[in-house]
Amino acid sequence: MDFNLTEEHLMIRDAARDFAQTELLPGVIERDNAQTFPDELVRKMGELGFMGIMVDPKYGGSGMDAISYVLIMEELSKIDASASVMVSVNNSLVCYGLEAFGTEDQKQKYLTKLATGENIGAFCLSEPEAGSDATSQKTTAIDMGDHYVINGTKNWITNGGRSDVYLVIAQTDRGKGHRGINAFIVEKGMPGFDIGPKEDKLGIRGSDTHTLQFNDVKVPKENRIGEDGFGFKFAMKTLSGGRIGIAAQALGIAAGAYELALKYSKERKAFGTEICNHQAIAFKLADMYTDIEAARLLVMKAAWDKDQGNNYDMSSAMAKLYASKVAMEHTVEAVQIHGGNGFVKEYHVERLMRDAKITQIYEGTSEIQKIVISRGVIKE
Ligand code: COS
Repeated sequence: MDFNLTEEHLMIRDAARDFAQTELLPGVIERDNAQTFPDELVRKMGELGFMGIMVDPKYGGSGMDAISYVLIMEELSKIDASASVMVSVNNSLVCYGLEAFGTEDQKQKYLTKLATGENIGAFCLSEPEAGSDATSQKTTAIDMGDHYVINGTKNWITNGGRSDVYLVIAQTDRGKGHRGINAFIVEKGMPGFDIGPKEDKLGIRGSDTHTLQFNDVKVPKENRIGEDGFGFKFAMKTLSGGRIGIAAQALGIAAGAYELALKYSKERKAFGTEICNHQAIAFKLADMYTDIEAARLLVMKAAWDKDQGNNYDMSSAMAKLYASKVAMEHTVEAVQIHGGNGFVKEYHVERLMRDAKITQIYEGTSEIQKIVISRGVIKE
């Protein structure tokens, strides 16, 4: 067993750290306030290879491993979790889904542009009445022979307004339950496909979250992913990898808040000394450091499982469950260490605290992760 990162991994981590410091940090507060994220920054992330990290270079990707992916996600998330969720969705839900399960034609047509960041992708599973209970899809895709007709509503879709390519999960044959669900590639601009207003959110406010409407959207049959009825398994397999990305995001949010709290505690004085010298603060720092390191090991283990070709359903669920809990608890502590300043936007920790919450909700709530883990341990 070797806990050291390779030279290449260290270089990738440093490149992501440098980009986050020089490009993401300036303006992160303004973007959070205005709920925007400029195309220019997405383009720069594409140039650095961050939009198709694990994609084979023959499809325009960077050909890196999952360890590199989580290192990049952690560094981006320390500074701007709105940027990192765009990266996560594009990489592990959209690019991975197409590369692992798409046809060669689908890869040539869609993946090549998504992997370079020329195009952006969205993953559309959640509905007003189907979030955790993902088999209860109300969106329908009726088989018309050479095409499908999609009708329905999708909610809380990351990259919802700015994407070019949407992977849409829909029910084709309700009588078959989850085996009647399919996944489709829908392009922006297809007639009947409408993008609703942007959601006004608690956190990750720079990310672009929308409701989507499908009214008799005609999608060619060649845009179905996999065999008829593969859609639910497609979603589950893809989300397992997505959960590694969100776990790494949660880890980055926690680590970012910790680094700010440590620095602040070494500068701020109270009762004649820096506040880190008070045991009340020092013990908080000790708990934060320990829990973040434990979360990092779980995140790395899940990424390593993926790289080794092992099943990672449980390791990704454990990483996400734990890292998101650590992110929530310790961003609150980081605000506490900052005292009154922690409540003020310019100190960044209140944004990290708001951003942390979603990591316990999206790509499977903490309760869903416990279902996955408990089913896994009972089966073992
Ligand atoms: N990989 C491959 N197949 C999987 C799978 C996985 N990780 N998880 C489940 N499946 C398969 C099962 O094997 C089963 O197929 P068979 O009947 O052929 O054996 C099928 O999918 C249905 O599985 P299951 O019966 O376990 O479905 P449930 O309705 O009990 O739901 C959970 C399982 C709760 C785990 C699932 O619905 C889930 O993950 N929900 C959360 C979805 C989510 O993350 N939503 C957020 C939206 S994205 S922001």
